[in-house]
Amino acid sequence: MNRLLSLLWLIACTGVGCERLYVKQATLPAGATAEERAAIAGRVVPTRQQLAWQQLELTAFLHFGINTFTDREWGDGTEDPALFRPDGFDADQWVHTLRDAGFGMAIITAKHHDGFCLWPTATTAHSVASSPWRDGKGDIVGELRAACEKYGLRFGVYLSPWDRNAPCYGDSPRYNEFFIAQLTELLTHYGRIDEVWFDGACAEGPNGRRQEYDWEAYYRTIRRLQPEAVAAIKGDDIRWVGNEGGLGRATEWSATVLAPGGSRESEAANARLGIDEMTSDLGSRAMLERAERVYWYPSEVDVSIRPGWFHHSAEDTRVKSLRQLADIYFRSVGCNSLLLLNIPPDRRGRIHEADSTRLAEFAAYLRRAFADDRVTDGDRLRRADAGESLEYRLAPGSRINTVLLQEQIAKGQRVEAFVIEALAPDGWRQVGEGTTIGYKRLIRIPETETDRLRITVVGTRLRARIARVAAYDVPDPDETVRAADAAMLPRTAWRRIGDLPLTLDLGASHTLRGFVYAPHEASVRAAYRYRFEVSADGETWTPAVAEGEFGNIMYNAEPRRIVFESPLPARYIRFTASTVDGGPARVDPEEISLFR
Ligand code: FUL
Repeated sequence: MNRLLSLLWLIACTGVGCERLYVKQATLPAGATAEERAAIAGRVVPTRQQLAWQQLELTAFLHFGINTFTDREWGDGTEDPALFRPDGFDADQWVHTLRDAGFGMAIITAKHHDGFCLWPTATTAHSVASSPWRDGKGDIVGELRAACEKYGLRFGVYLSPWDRNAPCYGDSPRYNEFFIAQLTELLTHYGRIDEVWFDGACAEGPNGRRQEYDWEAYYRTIRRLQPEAVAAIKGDDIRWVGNEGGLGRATEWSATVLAPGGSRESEAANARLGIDEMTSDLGSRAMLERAERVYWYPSEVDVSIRPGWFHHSAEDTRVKSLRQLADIYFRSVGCNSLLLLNIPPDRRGRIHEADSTRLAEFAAYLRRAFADDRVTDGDRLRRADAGESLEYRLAPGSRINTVLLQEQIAKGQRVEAFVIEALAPDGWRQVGEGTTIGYKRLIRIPETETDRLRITVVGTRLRARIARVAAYDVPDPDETVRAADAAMLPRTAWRRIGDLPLTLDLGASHTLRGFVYAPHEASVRAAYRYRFEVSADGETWTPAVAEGEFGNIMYNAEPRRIVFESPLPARYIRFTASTVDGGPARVDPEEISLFR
């Protein structure tokens, strides 16, 4: 019967290009030639979970815990749980901020190296249950999980194997049991978990012995309890890119010779090849020559929006600029990696305004940058052997500076080198080139006007499958910031002519498109209900141009941006506001910005 099935398979596949694919890993036989090795590597494919993970593109890390309250990056495990009191904790604010900014998943540091658990675990008293927050009845993991459910985000947990609080750390079998018990709680109490993040840090326990982690047992626990989850970093599904600076490799193979995870066998195999996550070449033909196995082990770029992983108020002014974030996006998502951007909530238990404002800018920038794909026929799967070219049409009069390429990675990663040409009046002109493509590759090219692009696959392992080609005119991030600033009306000519309600003479008539209310601080005195009116002479006022509520303003001072239905001429504006208790709210002109 089996033989019959194989025969049928062979008949079905002969001549129609059916290829044997290897899910997640393949052996490179000792006697295989370089070409055979490359062909095997080109047929290693992701698991369903790895593929779904890759398609998220943009995910968020949330470093939050006892360090948030001690102003440290690494706690030593002796911290008093009484320090943990995020009195304004609002999981909803975290998650809707992330959702609005386009993130597909949130990963929380359920336990960092200090051992303090953000859920009420039965494994240790060193947790939120011993803190004054919500009288010890709170559960950060649970509330965040519920908010992710509400806003449609996937949810992941970071659980640090290194634990500087657990007395059994270093007593390897005991600690492994303890760790698996923690993992089991997280993987059974909170519904679906999509990523489990294991950091690689390891040290000696109080007994002076080095902890030996039982990685295989950890992975078995994940597979058994959460089969849809991927295990990252010291996990065996997702690879650390090798730095924390947001820098993916220009040549990034998801089919790599780096043996995944932390097991002894993996470490021995990697030591034999002299490689680790930081090695620059993890998948070239030269590497394949020396390796015994090849794995689908795609790269994740983890980087913080601030200098530190945890929130420190001294870093509120050091949030990465839009330009830095845009570059990181190109070096991660644009280099066949997934971006895991850390946004550390502050002591209130909220994403700080400095971060949420930048995230909103970043999201708006990405939306604008990739809104207008100029290629009209780039969405169908096309195949090419080495040396073959594929031509694509662009809408007439297109101006582009960025080309996006994607391979159909469900069938493997194959392209080794490519060239991009644009049709100019005097013929084809090369505008870009690169090595690997993988899931997604973004190539910046000089500003080019053309209506035709040609992609030549210069080198490939087996026949390449190009799933998508797109082209965009991506704005310069600084110009975007300048344009947003330029749209804001300078306050210099403004004159306050009334306090309650706040009434301003703008000095001249302007066409307004909307306003921003950014209270100096979140408080019950802030404007909660508002009405915005305009006037040409300061006497006759239009009926409310905009009115409504700034929900949650007493806890969340994030700027609120209101866009009018249509632009309006105005010389005078009147902003009538009341607090959450219904009394008049006093608004400082500095808290209002008007944009054209
Ligand atoms: C590192 C940790 O030591 C940092 O604190 C942070 O959690 C980062 C994501 O991983 O190895």
